[in-house]
Formats: sequence, C-alpha cells, structure tokens
Amino acid sequence: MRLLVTGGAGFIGANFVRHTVADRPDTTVTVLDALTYAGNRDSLAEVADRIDFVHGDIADLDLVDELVSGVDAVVHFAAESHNDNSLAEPWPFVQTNIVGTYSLLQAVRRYDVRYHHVSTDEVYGDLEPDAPAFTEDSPYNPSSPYSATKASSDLLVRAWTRSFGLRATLSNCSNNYGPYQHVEKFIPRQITNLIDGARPRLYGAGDQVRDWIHVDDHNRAVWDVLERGRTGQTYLIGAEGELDNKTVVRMILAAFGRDEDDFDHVTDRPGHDRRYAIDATLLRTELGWAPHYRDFAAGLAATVRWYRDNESWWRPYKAGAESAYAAAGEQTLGS
Ligand code: NAD
Ligand code: TDX
Repeated sequence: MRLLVTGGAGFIGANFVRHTVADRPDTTVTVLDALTYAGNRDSLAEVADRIDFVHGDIADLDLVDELVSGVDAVVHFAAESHNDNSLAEPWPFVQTNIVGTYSLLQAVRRYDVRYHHVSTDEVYGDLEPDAPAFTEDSPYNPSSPYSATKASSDLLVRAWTRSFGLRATLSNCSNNYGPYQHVEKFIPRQITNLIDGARPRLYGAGDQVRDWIHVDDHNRAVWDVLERGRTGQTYLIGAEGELDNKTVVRMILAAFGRDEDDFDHVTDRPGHDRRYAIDATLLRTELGWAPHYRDFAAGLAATVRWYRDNESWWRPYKAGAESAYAAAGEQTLGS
C-alpha cells in the first residue's frame, strides 16, 4: 500500500509512521508535514531513509493534489491540536483543521483514494461525572475553538462521503500519552518540569477527568479501521483509562519518588471540559481491537523513562512552551 500520512512529524503521526515502517514492510510511506512549532523531524530520524518526507501545508491544494494522485490511501493526522493555543489564537485552527481538511477531501474525491480521518472525543463536548460514556451516536457539542474546528472537519468528511461517495472512515480517540508528545501537553509538561526541578502545574482544582490511552494502542486501532472499517462509519477509540488530573499528577510525582502533594494549582482553563469518556464497544466487537497497555502506571513509568532518556529531543521546546503559558497569564494559585 502507498500511504500518505499528514502530520507525520507530530506526536501521534510520528509514532504511527515509526511502527508502520517497522511492522509493515509492504507499505510505502510519504509524510506531508508543515513542521509547525509542534512538528519535529527528529521524531522520524530513525526511519528517515525509509520514508519520503514532504515539507508542506495540507491547505496547499496543488501540492496535496499531486501527492494524493500517487497513493492508495491517506491517513490524516495533521492539525493544530492544543486547546490552550486555540484560546489564545483561534485562526490557525480554522485554517489547518477546516481548510486543510477540505483540501485533502477534494483531492481524495478526485482520485478516489481511500481516506481515514483522525479526530478526537472532544467533538462531543464534555460529560457530567456519572453520565454514560460517549458513543458513535453522541451529539456533537464542542466547547473550544480547537474542538469546534475538529468537529467541523468531521462534518466535512461525513458530507463528502454521503454526497460524493468518498471511501472514508473516521475515528475519534480519547487523550493519548507516550513518547514524542510535545512538552506543552499535560503529562510531558509535568514530567519535564520535574526533571528540571520545577513543580507540576495543575489547572484549577484538578478534578477534570480524561480517558487515557497509550499512543500505540490508538495507532493499532487506526490501522484496524483503515484495513477493515466500513465506509462512512465512525469508530470511537478508548481504553477505559478514566482518571482525574490530580490523580495523574500524583502518579507522576510517585514515579519520581516525590511527595504526592508536591504540585501547584494554577489558573484554570476557560471553558475547561469536565470529563471525557469513551465507549469503544463498536471497535472491540466489530474489528476485534483491544488495548495492549492496560496498566496506566506502567505505561506512565515507561513514558517518564523516555523523557529522561531523550532530553535532547524535548529540551529545545521547553522554555518556549513555559513562556507561552506565562504570556497567556497563567498564575500560581497555591499548593
Ligand atoms: P501534534 O500537534 O503533536 O502534531 C500535529 C502535526 O501536524 C505536527 O507535526 C504539525 O507540524 C503538523 N501540522 C500542523 N498544521 C499543519 C498543516 N497546515 N499542514 C501540514 N502539517 C501540519 O498533534 P497530535 O497530538 O499528534 O494529534 C494528531 C491528530 O490526532 C490531530 O488530528 C488531533 O486532533 C488528533 N487527536 C489527538 C489526541 C491527543 O491526545 N493528542 C487525541 C485524539 C485525537
Ligand atoms: O499544565 C497543565 N495542567 C493541567 O492541569 C496542562 C497543559 C493541562 N492540564 C489539564 C487540562 C486537561 O484537563 O490536563 C488535562 C489534559 O490537558 P491537555 O494535555 O492540554 O489535553 P486536552 O485539552 O484534554 O486535549 C488532548 O486530548 C484530546 C489533546 O491535546 C487533544 O489534541 C485531543 O484532541
């Protein structure tokens, strides 16, 4: 299979490309990535001579047309992905997540190329603590500019599939963790703070719940959907990993052998989603997927080791990420 992977220099895309190259020698991979602040070619260094890397924008219609004309399938990871950035400056989210997806859809439509769209559980909004988990039938109700633009892109895919007969599938996954995640995100931020001797920073009271899944389990599900998913179908991806943020911070502190109360409460995120939770019954029963990483503490410990062992990968980004949080007005509220 000749595969075009958008956003392959980002967190999930780079893990996808590395595993695809290692496990699927019959697949040839072209990565299209704009190398924004979130893209890092070092994440692909070990596979650099086994892929084609194209530095470009998914919203570049001519470039996308040319690349899509030469492949059998597209897996679309590229996005502006960070909620906090979308609150500070929404425009890049509209441009990449909506206009960029439009550009890909027009090309796969023209060449009748198989398309898989990678999306997020955040399109469904948030849940009360005791509400049932999201399913494929949950109504769209996004809260932030990030999740609204991801929801918009999903709706474009659904409309293009119905109106133009696209061979498309969608997946909406919960919060990923693992190696190569940008230090702006929750878990890598706290791990790298601790490596630097700083305290973890918890938004508000820290009682928001996220449903954690290891990035490799997400990517195995993407392959299952790409190979065996039904056209037009959405599959929710999640590994029953619900934890509140305060518990996660305490687990990270424990992995460093530190006092579990050794963190700071900081300014809460405006519009902060209360809880996400995924019901992955369809993925499990129809496609036979199951997570390999079932022990979050063990997966977290491996992730801590990875950041300790790969400081040269994240160090160039750390000061900038912390400056962005300070510039956005993040204040320490207390410990
Ligand atoms: P990321 O921010 O780490 O990586 C995004 C990549 O896309 C970067 O390499 C960046 O350079 C590239 N990119 C951005 N704009 C581009 C453009 N206009 N043209 C080409 N490339 C561009 O994101 P991630 O966490 O790896 O997320 C990947 C996808 O998975 C996104 O679609 C995101 O919405 C979705 N998702 C993420 C999570 C999560 O927990 N991180 C969960 C569910 C779904
Ligand atoms: O320093 C922090 N302290 C903190 O308490 C940061 C950066 C975050 N948080 C909280 C906010 C969230 O409740 O931790 C939780 C996770 O935050 P993020 O890592 O920013 O993730 P989230 O907003 O939940 O979105 C993530 O999962 C869904 C990804 O960034 C999205 O791309 C994906 O769609």
